[in-house]
Amino acid sequence: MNQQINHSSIKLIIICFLFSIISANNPLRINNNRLNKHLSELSKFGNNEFGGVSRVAYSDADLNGREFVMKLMKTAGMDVHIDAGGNIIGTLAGKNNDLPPIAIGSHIDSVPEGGNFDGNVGSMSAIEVAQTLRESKHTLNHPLIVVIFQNEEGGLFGSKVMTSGLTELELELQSSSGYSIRKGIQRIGGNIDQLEKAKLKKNEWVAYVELHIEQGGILYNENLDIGVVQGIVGIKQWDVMVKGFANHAGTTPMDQRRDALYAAAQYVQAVHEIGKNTPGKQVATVGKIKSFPGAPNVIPGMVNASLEIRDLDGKKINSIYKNIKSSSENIAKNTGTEFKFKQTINIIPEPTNRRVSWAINQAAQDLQLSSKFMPSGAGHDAQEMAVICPIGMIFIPSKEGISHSPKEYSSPKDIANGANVLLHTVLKLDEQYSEEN
Ligand code: HGY
Ligand code: MN
Ligand code: MN
Repeated sequence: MNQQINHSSIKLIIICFLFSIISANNPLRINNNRLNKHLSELSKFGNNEFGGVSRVAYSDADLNGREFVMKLMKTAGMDVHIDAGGNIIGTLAGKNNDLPPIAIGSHIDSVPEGGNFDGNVGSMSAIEVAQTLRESKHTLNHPLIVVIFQNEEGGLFGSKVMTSGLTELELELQSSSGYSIRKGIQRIGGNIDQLEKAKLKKNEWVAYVELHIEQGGILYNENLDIGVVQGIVGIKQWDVMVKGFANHAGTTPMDQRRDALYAAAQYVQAVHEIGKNTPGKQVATVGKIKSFPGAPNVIPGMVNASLEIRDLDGKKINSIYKNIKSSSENIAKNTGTEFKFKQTINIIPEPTNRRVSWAINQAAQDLQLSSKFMPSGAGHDAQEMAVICPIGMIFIPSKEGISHSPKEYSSPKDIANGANVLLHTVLKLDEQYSEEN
């Protein structure tokens, strides 16, 4: 047995050594001007007066942005179709199309009043990689897939269709554009009755690699070019209802109120304090709150809020939730109100694949770029695709770590660096996995 292990590890070392030489001299580079031009053209769809974008999933801006992206994919020489789940899939043939494809991509939907780089950098760069390969007549052994996932921001719904599928509850959830997931998928050209057809089999792709802005400040503060993602946080979200008793704001004495907003204010404080004071790197956020009936002279009888908890460890998320829930029960007792939590989103934390990450890091080194292995505090479609195939993620710096904001910014140079690392990672994976097939 030992003999065998030595044999295959020596083989792997030789392969790695060989193609580190091949790609170190590989002169292939993306077209930086074209890439950054496509990014600024894409930013027009849903642009807002704050200099950012509100291209929320299923909106008209999203529909028009998708049309623009499909045109770019066709110009890059890809066959383009929309799968039953509403994801845009571009395919570039390889030398041997019986081989499973290598997949790259990201998303172009944004949060409300978001920035022009989250998802867009990975999507435009993936198309640029395909166009560069085709123009340079470099045909990979494997087919190449460029995927633009739908509604990443709402909860990785596009990638979920390809992996676990969507539950009835998920299909009924409302997106920020007002359409339910079900109606939204129809609106963007999916087919809600054939969702099963969009599911991928295990290892149907060789690997999925996503380039994305870091959305945090590590690379920017440490003046590094490339982040090689080691793991992606899990995310759980709940819909929270606080029930009190609406009454006259003038005639109800202060000690006889069941004020839902007063209770909710203490809940928000508890979420922040538990998230901040529990040892570890978890985060806990109340991003949404609405009080009813919402008149200045009526004591709020009802509040609808959100809860989101993230961590690289799923067990940590659950223990933070338990603490928040028990503190809400105390608040309810002291204010005569009632709290109800309904879980809406459950995204599993995922480690990336070591061999794919190795290829990413090697590509950065070949391109003389500084790099660092690091976690992702943001969720990504890649963590869904980890169910199907090995995944890897490439980060580039976000100026001052700002994201989900019109102030989100990555420089054209950093974007070009990221796209070149994506290109050379694809070349390495194509070599590496061809050796094995
Ligand atoms: O919310 C996130 O983590 C990602 O940007 N969708
Ligand atoms: Mn994103
Ligand atoms: Mn995002």
